[in-house]
Amino acid sequence: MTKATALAHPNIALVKYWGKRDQRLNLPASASLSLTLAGMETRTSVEFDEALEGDLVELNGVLLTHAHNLQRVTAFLDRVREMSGRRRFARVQTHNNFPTSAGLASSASAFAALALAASAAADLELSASELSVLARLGSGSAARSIFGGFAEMKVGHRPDGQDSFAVGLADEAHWDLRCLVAITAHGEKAIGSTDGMLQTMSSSPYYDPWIAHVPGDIEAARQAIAARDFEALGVVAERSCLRMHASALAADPGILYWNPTTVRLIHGVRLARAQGLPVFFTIDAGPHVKVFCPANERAACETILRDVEGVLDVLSTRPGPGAHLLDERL
Ligand code: 2P0
Repeated sequence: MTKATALAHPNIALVKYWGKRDQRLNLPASASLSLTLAGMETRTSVEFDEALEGDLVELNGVLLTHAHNLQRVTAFLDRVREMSGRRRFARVQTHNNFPTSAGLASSASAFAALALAASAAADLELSASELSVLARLGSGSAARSIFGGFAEMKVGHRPDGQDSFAVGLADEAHWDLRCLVAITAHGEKAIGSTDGMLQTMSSSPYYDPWIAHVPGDIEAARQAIAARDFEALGVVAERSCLRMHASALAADPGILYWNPTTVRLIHGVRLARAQGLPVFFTIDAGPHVKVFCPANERAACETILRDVEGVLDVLSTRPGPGAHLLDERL
């Protein structure tokens, strides 16, 4: 095979990843736990072609020219070439059906789809954990999008990162939840996750305490998922989110991903919960708010979110499958 197309969904972390123990290999400083979300997706085709004199990467029909982004993809393809012993350059076409670089986990679905499409096009037959290791080299959170449903990213201990991959905890049929994504701004975020994380690690006095609390949160989240205990999952998810942001806020200079609408949504979710609606929020490295509820409360929850001043749109997502190959051409 020289060409393959893969589809991957982003994932939302319920226990956040925010810190690395190795920047070159993208090894996390702590474990994380996520839900893969259908409703947002990345489709990527990769074709190795001996006629090419360099990698060509298209995002949503536009050729990537920004050196940093292009280099991130080329370095990733270099790794696939190294693993497969092939030298051809690749034509990569990728489409997101949701905003890119806006705090909606586009790098997770992007590198999960790219890992699968590129390895298949290069005839590498990788296990799910090997694919997860490969995806991690592109973006830490991408390792989790290889799996459907709930996934846990293992922190791993080996310096080479071979034990730092995600595992599936429960597939997308385990729990019929909805995750509503309240969009609060247009455009790309001011500071990317990778830079935000590095700045937190190097200057936040709250970074070490943040990392120290993650193992307890992972255990609590695992138990809540196994028992389908919505309230317990909400407690750990909000706690993990707020502690991650607290560590970033305490960096020097402080990193603030939220806008006024983000804060209004936090209050709105807490008020709705106090009034009896089962609902909790989480927020990634951006201003949007992801709100979880049981499937039968989706409409009520969406109405509340749309009523919050400044909310531009609400996307509805649900547990989705892991990265998979598609037969069709893009
Ligand atoms: C997460 N985030 O666990 C956390 C919460 C954002 C906030 O994983 O540097 O884009 O590529 O490994 O994966 C975003 O980090 O960072 C992220 P890199 P990535 O979902």
